[in-house]
Amino acid sequence: MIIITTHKGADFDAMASLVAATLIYPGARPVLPTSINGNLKTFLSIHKDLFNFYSPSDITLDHVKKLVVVDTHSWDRLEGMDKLKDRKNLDIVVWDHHTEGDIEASEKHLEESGATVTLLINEIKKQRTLITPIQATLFLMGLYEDTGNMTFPSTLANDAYAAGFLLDRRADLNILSTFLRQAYGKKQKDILFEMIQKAERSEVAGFSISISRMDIEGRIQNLAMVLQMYREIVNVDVAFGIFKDVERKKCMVIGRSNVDEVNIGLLMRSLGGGGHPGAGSALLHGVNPDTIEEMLMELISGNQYSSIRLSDIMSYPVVTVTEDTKIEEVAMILRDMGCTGVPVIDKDENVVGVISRRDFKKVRKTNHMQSPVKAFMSRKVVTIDHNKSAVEAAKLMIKHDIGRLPVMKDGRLIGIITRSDAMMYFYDLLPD
Ligand SMILES: [Mn+2]
Repeated sequence: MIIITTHKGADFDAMASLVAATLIYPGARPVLPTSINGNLKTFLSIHKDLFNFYSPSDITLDHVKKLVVVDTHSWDRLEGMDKLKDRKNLDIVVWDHHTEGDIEASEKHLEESGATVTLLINEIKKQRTLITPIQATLFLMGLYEDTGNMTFPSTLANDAYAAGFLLDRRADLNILSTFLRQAYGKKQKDILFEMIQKAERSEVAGFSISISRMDIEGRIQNLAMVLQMYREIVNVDVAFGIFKDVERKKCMVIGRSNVDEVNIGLLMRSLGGGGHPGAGSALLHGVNPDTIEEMLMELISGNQYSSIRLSDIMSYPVVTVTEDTKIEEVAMILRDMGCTGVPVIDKDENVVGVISRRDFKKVRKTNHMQSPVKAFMSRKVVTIDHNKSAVEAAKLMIKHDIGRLPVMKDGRLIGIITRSDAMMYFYDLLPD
């Protein structure tokens, strides 16, 4: 068995490097320490299902033949690996940008760079391995966090080239600004103060909205974060900033929404920009701020922004089983469909339970395979109404730690939504 692991108190660079290494060592198991930093915890609460991380306690160390360590090469920064320290004939590989470390490796990739993930991206580039937009986003997040958005003196040209490669692979900057805590300097403070002094709010289509307009000179970093703070301070459902760059005759529009019903990503796309439901931006050339403000108002009141409903992204028809279906048959259905659970219905088609892989842990004896589903199913079913949004579905799944929700309409089961359906929507990866 090959395992990959990283340092305790894992940050984005550590996790990004862990995921990148799984592309370089296919079949290796990524082991994420249980201690991780706050930013990463928030990110994982939503993205948990995308990565098949193991925890150190899941691994039988005796079976490990090869150990790949990323973003550190010190034994005392690893979690649960002590037993491997004195093991002979263990193949060890390290990928790290730190200079200090005591792990003796047979293969070393120790190079100066702003982030460890840069080293791994170079290798991925060399091997011409394809990466998804979500992977590109995660890698860029590691790269930006460890280089302070390319401003730390430790940043090298290699880091910038790697960032260029990731943007080319469709890394999403709106996701980045949502999960990374960013620098807040004097320029940002001055802009925020001016915005607050001039703040106006209005009610449109039942939502409180504030549109702030400012002239700026040149490029100012982290306006997205300024707008996030502005929305919270002014306490509105939706906030927009229209920043006019006087010299270059262009306007940057940034939006933030705290309500599921106003989808900033969709709205910005109709202005030629992009984003996700909570945050997004667009850059408009030669359009004056009055026109942009009118366009925003029209989009919101015209209801063209409205969130995609669950019925648009759910899967249907739903495969169900009845209370009397045999466990054996359910096992076959789960295997054939490649899913983790199915709803159980009674004679009147009411949802009375869910049977999932998790419930199979209770099935021990062979004769249990002939038992009816009702003996093992979970009777506590969390469902969601078809009128709710993908964001609400994601929140419910996180709260109850489940990967799928039956979608109901007038008490009837009409579909099922999975975590990956919700994720695809969040990243705008829906098929057209
Ligand atoms: Mn690092």
